[in-house]
This record gives sequence, structure tokens and C-alpha cells, in this order.
Amino acid sequence: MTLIMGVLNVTPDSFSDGGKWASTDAAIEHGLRLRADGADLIDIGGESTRPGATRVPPDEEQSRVIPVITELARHGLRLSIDTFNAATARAAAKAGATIINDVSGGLADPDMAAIAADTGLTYVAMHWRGHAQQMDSVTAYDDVVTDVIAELNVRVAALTAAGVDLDRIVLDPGLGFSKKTEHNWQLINRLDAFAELGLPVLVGASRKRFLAEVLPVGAPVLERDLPTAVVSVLAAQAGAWAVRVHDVAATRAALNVLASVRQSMPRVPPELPGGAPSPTQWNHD
Ligand code: PMM
Repeated sequence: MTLIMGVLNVTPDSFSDGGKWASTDAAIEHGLRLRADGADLIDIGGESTRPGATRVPPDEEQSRVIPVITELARHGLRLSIDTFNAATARAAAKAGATIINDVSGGLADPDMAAIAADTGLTYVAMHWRGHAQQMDSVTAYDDVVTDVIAELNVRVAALTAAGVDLDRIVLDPGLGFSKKTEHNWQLINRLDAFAELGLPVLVGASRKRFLAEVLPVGAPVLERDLPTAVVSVLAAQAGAWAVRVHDVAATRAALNVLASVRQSMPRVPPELPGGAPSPTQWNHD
């Protein structure tokens, strides 16, 4: 079953929850709440990656996330560190994180692959073409699905050459990063092609701009949680290893629907003549 990764941004400026969990205590409380809501993993970030965001020095990033990781690890939560800084990944590993979630797939920091290899942690390589200031200017694709897969394959080759175990790498198509609205829908439509690469796949659609397209104009960001939960189900059906979401409770309920449907066995009345019954007949008794 697809895992749920709850988002915990310890930042003043993330686009949908900026500032809400910026203090250590509020962040810890929210992490515990995400687990209670059904999260299997908690992804902790100290630098916003939203388009246009300003960079945060790694020491400030670490002062935001390390106390939170230390405390949540003490509570037994499975944690990932959302960073493209190798020094932050190393400090997070020491504090108890077991997954490095690098939105740059190792491109932002030349030391990241070595740290990933050295720590032996699970490593999420997301498709990425540039930092928040540039990402919206590098959105040209011939075919977004084949281009993203090809660029991820280059990252996997570089990571494994640097000593990262192939079976510790998770791939992520990077929804919303250097993608126009239609690119995101095309990628969601072909998540099966990512799963077929043979590595676990993580999908992060939560509250992203492209979801506004299916809502009334001007709908508040939190209303994107419903389409997010629908994308979670589509991702699970395509074989995703995990979905990264802010509203864990909604995605948990949505994935529970899928689990219930999958567990149900159609009951075929044995005496029915003329072969298999129609699906509507199965559900009537
Ligand atoms: N998206 C964001 C941040 N980190 N990590 C992965 N692996 N995949 C994503 O899609 C992803 C990510 C941006 O969302 P946020 O600002 O709400 O955290």
C-alpha cells in the first residue's frame, strides 16, 4: 500500500503553510498530529522551495530543522529531511532522519551524492532544473514524460557512480518544479511509466498551483486538499511508493477507499445463466 508522507515545513515562507510551524514546539506538535492523522513518514524542511523563494543559509536551515528531527525521532517517527544541502542532510541523519529528500536530485550540492552514499539513507531524487528563482524559466520539453524520465535516469547514473545503492533510490517526477500546468497533468497521467522504471516513486502534488485549475477562480489554497487527495488515489493506483501531502487525514481517507475497493471481492451468483454478471448486479445483494 502506498505510504503517506506528511509535510512539515519549519519555514516562515512556504507557499501553503508558511509560518504556521516555524517555532520548534509548534513544529513538533504538528509532526505528532500528522502521525495521528495517519502519516507513515514525516518530511521536515527548513527552506521553502516555492517559485521565487529566497535561499536560506545551511546553518539557519539546520537550526530550524535539527531540534524538530531530534525530538520527533525520540517519539519513534520515521523522518525524512527535505534539503538540497549535503551538510544539512548529514546533520539530519545524525539527529535521526532515515530518508534524504533532495528536490534537486543531487544537482544543487556537489557533495550530496557522497553524503547519501556515506550515510546509507534512502535517497529521494526529484526531477529538478533549477532553484526557486529560475525554475519557471526552464519549462521547455519535447515530451515531458520521456524528458523527465531521461533526466532522472542521468541522475540515477551519477548517484550510483558516486556510491549510492540503487535499491536505496526513490524517484520523484517533481510536480510543480519547472513544469507548466499541462506538464503536471501529463505526468500524473503517466505515473505508471515512472513506476515501471523499477524504483520506488514518490509523488508530491499537495496544494500546488496547477490544482487551482480544477477549482473555482480565487478558491483558497486549502481547497486544493480535495484534488490533492484525488491525485493521491491516482498515484496509488499507478503504483506509487508514497505521496507527499499536507492534509494527511484527507489522503488517508482517500487511500482507505482504494484499499476497501481492492479488498472487496465481487460476489458472482453461481446459478446465474449466461456468463458473468454486469458490475451493477454484483453490488446489489
Ligand atoms: N514539493 C515541495 C517540497 N519538497 N519534495 C519532493 N520529493 N517532491 C515534491 O513534489 C516536493 C518536495 C514543495 O511543496 P511545499 O512547499 O508545500 O513543501
